[in-house]
Amino acid sequence: MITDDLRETAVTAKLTTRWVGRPYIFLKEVDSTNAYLKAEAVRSRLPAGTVVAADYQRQGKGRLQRRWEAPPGTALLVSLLFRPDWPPEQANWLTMIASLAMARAVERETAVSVGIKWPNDLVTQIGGAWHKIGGLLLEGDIHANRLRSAVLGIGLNVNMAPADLPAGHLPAASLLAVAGQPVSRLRLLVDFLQRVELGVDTAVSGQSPQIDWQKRLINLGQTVQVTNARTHQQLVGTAEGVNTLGHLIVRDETGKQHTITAGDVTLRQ
Ligand code: BT5
Repeated sequence: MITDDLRETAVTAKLTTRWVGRPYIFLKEVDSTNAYLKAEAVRSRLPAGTVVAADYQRQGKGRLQRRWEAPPGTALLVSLLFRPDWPPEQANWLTMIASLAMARAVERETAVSVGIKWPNDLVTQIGGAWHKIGGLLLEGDIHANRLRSAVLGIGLNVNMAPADLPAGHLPAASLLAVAGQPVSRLRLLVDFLQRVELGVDTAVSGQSPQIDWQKRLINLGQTVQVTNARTHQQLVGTAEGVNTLGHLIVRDETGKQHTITAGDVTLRQ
């Protein structure tokens, strides 16, 4: 039996976290969980750890003004509020922690293996080709050179029928399409939130998620083409690893190393 209910009572009954998901807010429909949480974080002075989940987003956001699409009730569409007093460049750690947490939650609940495509895609391999099953969007509020607050949004294709999958530059897939059977959004969400709490608590002590994150990156050793979305400048090279901040190290044809920050960059293989 699939328990696929994301209402407050269902989630809080299962959650054993200290601060992540406290409070937990569920919305049937919203423009974007990130937009909602950013506005409410200020208006209602919500605490770090607040989580918003929705069954449907009218205007789900990707990076760089792109859209995130999912039919009602088929996906995890979740945003989390953090208030880490970190240097701004450490904001990446939140994306790294959350993508690792979701990859592990999916692998615990299903037989689907999850990779991470730098900097923010959750992917799985079908017939030798990488398919996108999820994506993350981090929006930080920087003040006096500190990360005052950050909203981390994550979308995961759980029970989307193959016909409902959007077309993108990476083909899309859902856990249902890969595993062949429906998956409980509730169990995934609860496991994910518990892993995020553990990850952030570890990071607060100063430890980067670099090592575990790098192990899941599908880009390493691959030839990548990096395009700066603002300047349209391109760089082709081999992805060699990430540094402690999650920046991608790329070596070009002349042997020169470049450190790529996620900001305005798109990556093709
Ligand atoms: C992302 O952007 O992958 C970040 C997606 C974040 C979505 C979550 S949902 C909860 C929270 N609230 C929000 O409003 N957003 C966050 P990006 O790397 O820019 O990828 C966007 C591209 O992925 C689109 O241009 C499409 O090509 C493709 N795409 C859209 N919906 C998809 C889906 N459901 N599955 C796979 N690919 C999708």
